Amino acid sequence: PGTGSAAGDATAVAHPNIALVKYWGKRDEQLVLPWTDSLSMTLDVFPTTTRVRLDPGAGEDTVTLDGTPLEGEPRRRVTAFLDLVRERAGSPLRAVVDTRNTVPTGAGLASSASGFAALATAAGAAYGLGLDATGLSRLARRGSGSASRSVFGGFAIWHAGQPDRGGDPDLGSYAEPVPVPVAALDPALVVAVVDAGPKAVSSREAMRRTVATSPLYRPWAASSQADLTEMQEALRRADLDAVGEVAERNALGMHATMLAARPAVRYLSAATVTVLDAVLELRRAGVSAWATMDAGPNVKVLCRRSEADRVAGVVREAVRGGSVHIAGPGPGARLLDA
Ligand code: 2P0
Repeated sequence: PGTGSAAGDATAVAHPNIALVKYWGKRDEQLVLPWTDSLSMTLDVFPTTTRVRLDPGAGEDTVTLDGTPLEGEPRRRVTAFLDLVRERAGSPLRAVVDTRNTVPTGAGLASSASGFAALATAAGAAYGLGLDATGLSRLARRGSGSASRSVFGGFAIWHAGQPDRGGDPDLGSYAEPVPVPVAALDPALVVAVVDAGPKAVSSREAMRRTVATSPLYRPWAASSQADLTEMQEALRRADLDAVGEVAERNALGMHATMLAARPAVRYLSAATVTVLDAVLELRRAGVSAWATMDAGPNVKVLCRRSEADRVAGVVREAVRGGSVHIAGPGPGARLLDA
């Protein structure tokens, strides 16, 4: 994060990230502590820009998203986050929060990751918390788990932290960059938006239900740890096929845990499966293409940047009417100059 925004008024930009080894399930809802480590790539598309301005005269926070006041649970999550920042800053001041999203909100395209990474960065500066990147990552985590990873650009690992070590459990759970030979890996994610509408079940509720009721949750969490080790090795040697293979199986396994929850959570739609078939066809034709899906029906296809146009063309045929975007590794959260 840079400097430059004035005290009491700061603007930050952050990008969404897509997990190659997923975060799914909390061991502590209050502190947003996950059961498993996760690993992601921050994108260079769909930035969120958030301005936080302290308002000494105001009796409550004002929160707008793309110019429209937030209400209900989304507003409550932002004000609860600001309460946490105020508590740390020792400040009673309310704030005016203005957020601009370029990603469809609530469609499993990680708008909460870019959103809370930008909010943590802007609010941290506006309230003068003086946090380093690790501290910002911990703070962003409290807003939304995946936001801890969007504080960093490129590839990032979010450490679950040790459950029963004593001490402050907040301190052990944060993200940090993973060094990856990006030029050799040449990664791209082709984002297939098959449905940009908001989801029926929030990822928060879906995770809760999965952990509480799915007989597949524990086996997946255990295998995810092995996936993480394999993923880190594959990234280190810039082996895109190995990265894709692990990412795809980790995501399908996560969705299996949800399908086995009671009642089931199913984010994958017929359009999702059509794209998955297209990805299989690409692989049969010798193209390295691997799919991952989050808390929604949209598909992100990992491939080589040099083959991304071809992959996007095939995916575009498959989605018909949806939109297709090509993303590469993007930057971490940063403050804009005032
Ligand atoms: C991830 N997802 O690793 C996983 C994979 C969706 C599927 O992180 O409850 O919005 O705010 O911590 O971060 C989406 O969940 O959830 C998510 P909360 P978040 O990217």
